[in-house]
Amino acid sequence: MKKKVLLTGFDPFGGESINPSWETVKQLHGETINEILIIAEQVPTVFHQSALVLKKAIQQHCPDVVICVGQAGGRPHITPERIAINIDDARIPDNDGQKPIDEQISDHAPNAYWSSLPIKRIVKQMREHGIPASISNSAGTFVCNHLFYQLMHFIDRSQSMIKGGFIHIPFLPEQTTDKNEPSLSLDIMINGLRIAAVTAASHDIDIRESGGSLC
Ligand code: PCA
Repeated sequence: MKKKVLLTGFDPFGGESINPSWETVKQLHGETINEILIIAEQVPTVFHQSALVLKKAIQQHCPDVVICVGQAGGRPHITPERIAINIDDARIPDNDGQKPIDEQISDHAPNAYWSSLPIKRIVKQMREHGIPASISNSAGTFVCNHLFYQLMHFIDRSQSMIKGGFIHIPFLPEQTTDKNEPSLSLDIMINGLRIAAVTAASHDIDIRESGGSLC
């Protein structure tokens, strides 16, 4: 049976005119590789609203794997995140003007959730294909960490067998013409996220059989 992987990317924020996460995941929308169908959805760079859009997309598409993707300007590698933490602490406003400081994302909820993606295996596969990749131990405290935390909280609360996690990606070259920052080409990032999707969906062949579907 076909597996479904939902990839999300954000709209541009912080003065950028593009967001590499959306530019990359939209190129993979509709692709089928080894019986794995990739679906891409855009989410807003807005606390809470991003999670509402994500939950709707999960309910609509019933994916086996959800990988949220975001821009981490300044990083040289594609970085699967290890952990989501229960805090919003914004250095800049989100796209709705919200700038929470030291606010818990969810009361009476765990301080953190681990990614349930095979992050080490994803990094290994990417490197074997010549793609610069490493694990990140912090997704920050802005909207990316927020969405990652909400995703894992949603999966946990609904006792779903969905595998979920987050991957930060660097700037695209066209974003760095006026900055001294590293970047990776669109092709490299598309290939990297394709590898992540296939690796995650192939990791546990019993995902669907083990039940717990939200749909
Ligand atoms: N990166 C931001 C939010 C949206 C995005 O692409 C972050 O790292 O929190």
